Amino acid sequence: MARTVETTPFADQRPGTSGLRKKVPVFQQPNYVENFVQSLFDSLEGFAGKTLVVGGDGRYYNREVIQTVIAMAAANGFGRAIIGKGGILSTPAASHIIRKYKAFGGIVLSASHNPGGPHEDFGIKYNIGNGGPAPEKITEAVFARSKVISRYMIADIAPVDIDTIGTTEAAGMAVEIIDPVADYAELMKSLFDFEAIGKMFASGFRMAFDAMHAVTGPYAKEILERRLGAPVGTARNFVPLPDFGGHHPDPNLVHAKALYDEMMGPDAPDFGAASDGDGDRNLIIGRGIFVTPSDSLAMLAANAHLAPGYRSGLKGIARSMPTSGAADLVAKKLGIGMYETPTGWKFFGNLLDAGMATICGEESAGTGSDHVREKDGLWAVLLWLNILAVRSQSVKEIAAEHWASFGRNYYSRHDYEAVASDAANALVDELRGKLSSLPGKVVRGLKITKADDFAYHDPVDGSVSEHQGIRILFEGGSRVVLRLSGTGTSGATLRLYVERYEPDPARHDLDTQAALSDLIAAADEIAGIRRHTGRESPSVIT
Ligand code: VG1
Ligand code: CO
Repeated sequence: MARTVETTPFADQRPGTSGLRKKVPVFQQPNYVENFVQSLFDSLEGFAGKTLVVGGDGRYYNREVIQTVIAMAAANGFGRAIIGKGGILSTPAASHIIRKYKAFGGIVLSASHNPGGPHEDFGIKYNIGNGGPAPEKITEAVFARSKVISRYMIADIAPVDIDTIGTTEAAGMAVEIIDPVADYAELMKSLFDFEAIGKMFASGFRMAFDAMHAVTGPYAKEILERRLGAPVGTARNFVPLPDFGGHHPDPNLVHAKALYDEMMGPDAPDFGAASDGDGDRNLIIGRGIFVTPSDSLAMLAANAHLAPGYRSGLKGIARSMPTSGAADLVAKKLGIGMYETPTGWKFFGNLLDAGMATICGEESAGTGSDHVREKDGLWAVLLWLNILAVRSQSVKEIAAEHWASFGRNYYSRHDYEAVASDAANALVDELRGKLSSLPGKVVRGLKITKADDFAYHDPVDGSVSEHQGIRILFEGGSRVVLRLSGTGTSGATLRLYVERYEPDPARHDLDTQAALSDLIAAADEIAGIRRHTGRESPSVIT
């Protein structure tokens, strides 16, 4: 029943920071999805008879592509497909299911925090048997294959019913439709003190969780409201919609502004949180205080031992290079390893597998641990809840105490979205060209001590990843980092990351943008951001 279909290559199927992301109409071109999926299968070895996990964040085109993946997996010789009911699986839940059921790998259909709908974004991401994003070796092999592919295999089958739990068969392959939430909820229960968190809710603790009409809705309903007893209504926008209700499911201060405003207002609940399209990011806001993801990583690491799953301590902490150094100070105090990786969760996989790191994080609202091999939005929210329950303090008090003992790393990211690719590349090329001339120069009163193009040497497998972002370090430990996004779908997105360390507790209450203003001005002077992009200000500040 399997058919071989002739095809011709597309030139643009290179996976980025987190899979292949394009506008929906690009994916809708005849053979576009098939070519990519076949290029992926052609780049893998030894999956005959094995299990493939498939799910997505419910965005537009999710259900159609799942059917294609099922028919192609069957034709290519997979023995079993495990699929989340309705095609739903959050990224961390998919990671867990791959691990739990010892699958060969998994395909996650998502463009994460990017908007969804007929003219918005779609994405395909492959995760390997450890549950983590495919490493560069695989993604580059897929791209190479996609440039020469001449045929794909697909089974002629009727569409599989993905809305009924149970096992069926498609062209010789078992198809198992599972509850997308149950396994994940059990995992969370094994890590956190649900009883203590439940008591906190029972005593009147109030929380607002914004699922942003994306994948975490069903997970939050089940875990927060049903299992932990939070009042009904704690989870908001909890029905996943193909277009996320027309919004960007990006939990930041721009796209989750309503939640932010509420948390800063007079009627703020005790705790506010949100997650993104595929459920791997988190936004943490206490009453009257936004916790930057970099600070959240540091605070979670410093307090993780208060949760049952981390009682025996952390083996190490890893963060992406642009993430602030706040977590480094915690690692130093705990006397554990600290690792600095390029942007993207795939770089944490080896450290987690090798038992070198327990907690990882990125400034882009991603935090996670060795319980899965992806960042995990609800996990971060639950760890915060566990810490709040044990410490019986507010987020604001915990943050203030943390800064008092470690100092505060003021931090912000400025994104310039949809910049012309030529202009963005010219900016980066020009900056690279003058890196060696920068040390010693004084810009806006700030002395540059070092400037380089970050390269990562993986301590586990020895692989080297170059050109992972330009770092400019200043006297006193401040720094700016510039890099181009690998997840955008229109033009280029320039990211400027700015960080300043402040040891003095008397200066821990400054406005972040004001505390960083000299560095922001220096970055523009050094890199010519306004000159190259023609933009007077960033599109998004987080
Ligand atoms: C962005 C973030 C990065 C994150 C990636 C995927 O990548 O900066 O930290 O890992 O998105 O996250 P980039 O290349 O655009 O800077 V998600 O939630 O889109 O899976
Ligand atoms: Co995401």
